[in-house]
Amino acid sequence: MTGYRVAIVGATGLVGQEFIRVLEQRDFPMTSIELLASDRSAGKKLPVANREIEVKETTSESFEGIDIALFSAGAEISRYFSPMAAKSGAVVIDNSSAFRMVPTVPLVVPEVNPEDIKWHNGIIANPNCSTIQMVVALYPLHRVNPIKRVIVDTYQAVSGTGSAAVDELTKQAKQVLDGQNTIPHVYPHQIAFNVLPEIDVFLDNGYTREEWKLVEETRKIMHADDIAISATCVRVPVFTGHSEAVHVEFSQPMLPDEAERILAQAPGVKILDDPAISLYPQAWSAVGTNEVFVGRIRRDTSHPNGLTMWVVADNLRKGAALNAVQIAEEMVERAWVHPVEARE
Ligand code: NAP
Ligand code: 12T
Repeated sequence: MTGYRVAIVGATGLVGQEFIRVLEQRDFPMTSIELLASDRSAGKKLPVANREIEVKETTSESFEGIDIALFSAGAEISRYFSPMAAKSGAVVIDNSSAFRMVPTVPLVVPEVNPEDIKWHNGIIANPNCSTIQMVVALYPLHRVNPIKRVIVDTYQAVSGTGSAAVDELTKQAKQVLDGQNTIPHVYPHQIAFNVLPEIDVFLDNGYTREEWKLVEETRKIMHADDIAISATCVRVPVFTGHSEAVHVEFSQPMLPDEAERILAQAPGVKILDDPAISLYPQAWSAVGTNEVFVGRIRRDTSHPNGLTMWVVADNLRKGAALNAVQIAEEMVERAWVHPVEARE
């Protein structure tokens, strides 16, 4: 079997660690793996498939002989190293916001727009976590009955921000329960036992950048520039699992039964919807899973063509590492990536 030489940039981070788990679990065809991070982690050893692999500092030479480079070390690192990696022949799958809206870079969710992978120029962007889970649920419905407008409110876990935010919630929760004061570092305010309507920076239009990503990325992935979207992104004191209340206006009425029938067949979707037994998607039970869970499917009684649903996924898996590995798998399956020896 053909194998690929894979590099992970940000291998010591929350998403980097999830990359390793997902590659192992899915038995991705690898002949070697390079674990890259900052100079702070150089020399550290991390387990991959029962072997200890040494972490190396990311440098301009790190990508020689690499076929697939999975980046998750922040937008700045991606902006600096991804073009170098692509130039040395690797296909970059970038999990940061650096290139998502660049017109020459495909932005891909394999359940929605796998064909876009084909026109990459060395870099493929992985969308924002909140966007990914929303489009997996919306696209199958949109194909049947074009969507005109979406109002979405998110309930986002702290692991989306990285390991420092997970530590901050852990520490603050203990402090609050012990009656001590908390001092925020990662977020502008205390996140333990609190809810913050601010994710990423504020823009001049009053939205946050996280909210604006949902607007622009959804249109790009679904090839639907006309969909009107408004989002409020909210950080909640949950470790992992993003939840979303999604209110959709279709061109024609979309009855809940029909939506359920369509979503039951949709790739990557699992319906959990039985109010009688309080069955609906929950962040806690989505942790470690691959699906986008949909429930609370009901008519939006405020509009004749309205439908409302509750969408939950593991933000580190489908929202980040899994989606990126699925992009790599799609390239392998369709022979859109070739190992170094096979090039030229
Ligand atoms: P994290 O837990 O804070 O990890 C950050 C990683 O970046 C670590 O491996 C760190 O290495 C590495 N890093 C920092 N500075 C570096 C440098 N100068 N050179 C090379 N590596 C460096 O964060 P995370 O949750 O894994 O997320 C990382 C990034 O992924 C985020 O900034 C974001 O851009 C992206 N992300 C995207 C989504 C999405 O929506 N699809 C979701 C989550 C994250 P050290 O351990 O050596 O410091
Ligand atoms: N600020 O990849 O803090 O654009 O949860 C993902 C997650 C940016 C991104 C977060 C963020 C991204 C967060």
